Amino acid sequence: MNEQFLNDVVTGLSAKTKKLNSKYFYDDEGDVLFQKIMQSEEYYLTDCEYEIFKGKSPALAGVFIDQLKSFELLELGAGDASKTKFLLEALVNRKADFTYMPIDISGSMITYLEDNLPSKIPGLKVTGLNGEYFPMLEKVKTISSRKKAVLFLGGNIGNMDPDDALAFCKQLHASLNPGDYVLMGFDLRKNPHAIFNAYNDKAGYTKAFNLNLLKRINNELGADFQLADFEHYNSYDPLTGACRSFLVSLKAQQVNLDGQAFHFKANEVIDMEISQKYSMEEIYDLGNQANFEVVETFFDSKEWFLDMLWKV
Ligand code: AVI
Repeated sequence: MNEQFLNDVVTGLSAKTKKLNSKYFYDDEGDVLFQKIMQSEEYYLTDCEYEIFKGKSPALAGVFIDQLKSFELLELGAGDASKTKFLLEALVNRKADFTYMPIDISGSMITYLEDNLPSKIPGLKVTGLNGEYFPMLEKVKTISSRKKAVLFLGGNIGNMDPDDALAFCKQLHASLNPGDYVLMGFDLRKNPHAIFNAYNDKAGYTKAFNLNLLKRINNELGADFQLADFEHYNSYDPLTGACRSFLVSLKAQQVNLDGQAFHFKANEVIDMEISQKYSMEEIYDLGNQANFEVVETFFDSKEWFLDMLWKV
């Protein structure tokens, strides 16, 4: 049994407002559901960033080659690298001296990338790192003294509360050296309906994605959540930019886990996930407070999403 997972779940369910950490959404079933979400009509984030990478990769590759010469290209939470492949191709086409180092807590994702990318992009060197972001960043430093470019895409920064996002950016800055680069993807504030719909897809994948965490807790930690007794509720607040997912208990009930009973009142919620949306000003502030220097911003054609290039 995964002790850390158990501890986090017990702590979260014992809190005054019950809370689960969305980083646990991604078991095998969660990965499949997230793929379905990304392919859904309503979920625009992936399409926007795909467009950015398809169109802007040659320019981005040019900056890395000119400024870094010989470097490691790290990606935090690489997934299947479907967007990054455009950048990798652009770099390989220009004979850049680099190794692609995807970092992911999913070992199967790392194996997949190491096995498949070099045959798809001949000449590409891949060294996967299976583990948590910051320990893996430290590990890279022990095996390479080359300059680093770090990708953190997909709007993953939005899954942290703004305070945690700032702490994360500060830690990222502290773990790199002057002259290194970071490319970070942010989902921008936009018409609230577009955001709301992206997290309330008609096919119900987002709902299933949230409920799947309860299923995972049952399967891996031996809890007895009755999935039918919870419903998904998502809200977007255009004043704060916070898009939040909850599971609502449909009745008063008790859930047992690890010899403890957790009581739910009717309509009590579990806080499941934040997907924070940023204004330009907030992104500049964040970079500024973490001491990054803005180099360039890459938008999609609708200007719904951006990848910001920062220099350490
Ligand atoms: C991974 N992350 C950026 C997604 C998001 O948009 O917050 C996760 C997600 N949750 C519901 N739909 C997608």
